[in-house]
Amino acid sequence: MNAPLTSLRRATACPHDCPSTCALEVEILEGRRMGRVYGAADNGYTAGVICAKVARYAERVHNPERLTRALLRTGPKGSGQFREIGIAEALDRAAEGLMAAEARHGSEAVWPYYYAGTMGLVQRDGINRLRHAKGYSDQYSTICTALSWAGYRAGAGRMTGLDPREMEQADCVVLWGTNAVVTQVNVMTHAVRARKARGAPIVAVDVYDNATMRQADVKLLVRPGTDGALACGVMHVLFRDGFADRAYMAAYADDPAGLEAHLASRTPEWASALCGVPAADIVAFAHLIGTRPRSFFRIGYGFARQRNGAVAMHAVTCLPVVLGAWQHPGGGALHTNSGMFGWDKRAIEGLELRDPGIRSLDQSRIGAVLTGEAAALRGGPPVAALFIQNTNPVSVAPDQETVKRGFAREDLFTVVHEQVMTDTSRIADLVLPATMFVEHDDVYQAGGQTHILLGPKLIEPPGDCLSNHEVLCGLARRLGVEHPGFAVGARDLVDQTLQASGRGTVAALEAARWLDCAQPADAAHFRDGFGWPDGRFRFRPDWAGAAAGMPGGGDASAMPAWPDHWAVIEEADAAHPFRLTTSPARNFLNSSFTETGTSLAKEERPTVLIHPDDAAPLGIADGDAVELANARGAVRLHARLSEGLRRGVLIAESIWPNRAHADGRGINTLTGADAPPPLGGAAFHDIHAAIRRL
Ligand SMILES: Nc1nc2c(c(=O)[nH]1)N[C@H]1C(S)=C(S)[C@@H](COP(=O)(O)OP(=O)(O)OC[C@H]3O[C@@H](n4cnc5c(=O)[nH]c(N)nc54)[C@H](O)[C@@H]3O)O[C@H]1N2
Ligand SMILES: Nc1nc2c(c(=O)[nH]1)N[C@H]1C(S)=C(S)[C@@H](COP(=O)(O)OP(=O)(O)OC[C@H]3O[C@@H](n4cnc5c(=O)[nH]c(N)nc54)[C@H](O)[C@@H]3O)O[C@H]1N2
Ligand code: SF4
Ligand SMILES: [Mo]
Repeated sequence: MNAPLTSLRRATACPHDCPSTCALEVEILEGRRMGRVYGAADNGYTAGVICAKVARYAERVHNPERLTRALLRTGPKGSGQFREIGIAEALDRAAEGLMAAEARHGSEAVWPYYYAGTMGLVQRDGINRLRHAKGYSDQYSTICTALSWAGYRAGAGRMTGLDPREMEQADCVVLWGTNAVVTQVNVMTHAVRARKARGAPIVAVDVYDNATMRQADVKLLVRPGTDGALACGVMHVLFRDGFADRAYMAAYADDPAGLEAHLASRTPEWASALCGVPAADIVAFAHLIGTRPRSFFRIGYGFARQRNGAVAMHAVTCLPVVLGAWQHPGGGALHTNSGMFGWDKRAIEGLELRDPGIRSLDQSRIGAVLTGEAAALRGGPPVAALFIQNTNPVSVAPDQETVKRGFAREDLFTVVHEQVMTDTSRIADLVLPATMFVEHDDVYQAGGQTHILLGPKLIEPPGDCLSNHEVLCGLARRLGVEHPGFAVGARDLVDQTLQASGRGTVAALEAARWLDCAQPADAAHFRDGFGWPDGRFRFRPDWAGAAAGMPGGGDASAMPAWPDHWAVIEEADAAHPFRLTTSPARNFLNSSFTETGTSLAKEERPTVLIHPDDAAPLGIADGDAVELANARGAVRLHARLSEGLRRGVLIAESIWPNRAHADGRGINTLTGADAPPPLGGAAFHDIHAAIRRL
């Protein structure tokens, strides 16, 4: 007979790249296996709710597909032919490869490349310590936040906003360009509280009738890339119909009179012609929020993944200022609170070793970098070695054909440290097996809420899996690099970082499970001023100033002086009659969970949504195999007919692995890697394309 199963509930945090950063309780079975995962009921933001894919996380941790041994390539690049080698030999070979690249072209020929596969500060950002210690090329991170943050900062001056728990005090909740039901489910907990307690309507602004819009009371279906127009049309009505809070603006904004004059021509009819929302609906929405100054704008990332995304984000952030919403409980906006934590990351990142003379390469332009485009290399040597943690660029980066060409270079040495076999690890020369979050220590900080949470090591990893920190320490030893951060364990780095940041100790955090760092209400509401020396919100942003000295981004001098529709999106044309967005899928998280059977089964297969009236003349029926194409390449998937989107728009939900598509080309084959002003970024939802039945 089997021994009785021991089960302990342990506190941790969700490590994924999701604004919710849920406080979790994980069942640990017999001290070594993960059981069910729950949301902590007593965490004020998580409130006992987590998404389905993380509730079944045991499927990911104890997945037979997981990488548990180091792999050395034996066949041609990308063939998937590898042989297992010992982990010590693998680290030796990794270090040798990096040293060989450095010997050929200098230290900048090595590019440590990472993103947010784990959001733990130690395991995510520690790679920068090795980078700075060695003088390797820097990374300018643009793939997710560059467009939206540039727009938010241009107005508010600081990357902070409301405490999301305040939503329950709102009279109206506006979910703008975020599919919250799918991408950050906890937003809905707090929005529904407002609806129940105060009768607050939930408004959704999106490009299709997604899971969030289906729960909304008011639906504004915009044409992709036109949110700036909608925001201006709404502000026009607020001024015109007496809903603008002139006293608030006089105290808190730079030039309300200038804004009003600028908006005079931005009528609802003007906006409607651009964004497709009927003028009457624009007026009705303006009156709805005009009579409810306690309006909470939960502003997402999606609508800013457009070439005019920074301008659109800024325009949307002007709304709560014109309304004077910020003055009231439950009124104002939240895009991210990541600017409020004030971390001291010297121990993790070795920032004192940073040489400002070292070039910084644009993460989103990895294709151009690897294929040797001179501007992308910023005049420096070619990249001859890549060391990758926490990201899957061969799947997720834009302009995929160029990315693949770069990775296929015979003179490029690529080490990928991964949990599973991804499109990127498949094309590597050397693959190192990585731990998952319950197998290493780390500390997490929320973007969409206010907590710091501890994620302690709860079980032993399988096989030869090493944490990111352990791999970095192993490489540092072999490369002869010294820094105190390489001499201590991850838990010590968490402790040092908490202490240096004035957030107590790791022991205290472990006992408390989380630390609520919510700002005082006056700061969260910018009652003590916006993040500029004069404390005034900028209706008239200084785009060129924001871009000065930054490595990425196009020409900011042509950007509009006021909130507006900026006509730089990739418009449809005769050869590419559709606008395509690549919105996230519920059961995947970026490229993660595409390896778990349940998520795969629920998402079924790569699919594109098309309006029946667009499909009919093209002879496309529900379920048909189709090809999407533009100048960057072509992608094969299956059509699904839907009346929940505008004519002329296509929606391809999710980033499937490239190999899930009929000819191995993933959705990012169609996306562009040009760097939009002011600071660069990837316009993942700003694509024109043609569609045909196969
Ligand atoms: N078409 C299209 N493309 C997009 C987007 C889109 O909307 N449409 N979204 C973009 C956005 S917003 C983002 S943020 C990017 C994200 O794209 P990615 O950075 O690829 O995102 P993830 O899937 O979160 O994580 C990548 C990998 O990190 C690995 N990982 C997780 N934890 C660890 C760890 O502790 N150690 C190591 N070594 N590896 C770990 C996971 O196994 C996973 O394969 O994709 C972008 N690409
Ligand atoms: N299940 C799941 N959760 C995730 C992710 C995932 O891939 N899957 N990704 C994670 C990551 S890294 C991030 S950054 C966040 C992002 O989460 P969000 O802030 O929600 O941003 P996006 O996921 O890019 O897109 C959100 C919505 O914007 C819509 N959209 C696209 N273009 C436009 C437009 O021009 N105007 C308007 N109004 N809407 C538009 C899309 O259709 C989509 O429904 O989610 C995180 N959470
Ligand atoms: S909602 Fe986001 S933070 Fe919460 S468990 Fe799911 S992926 Fe993690
Ligand atoms: Mo992201």
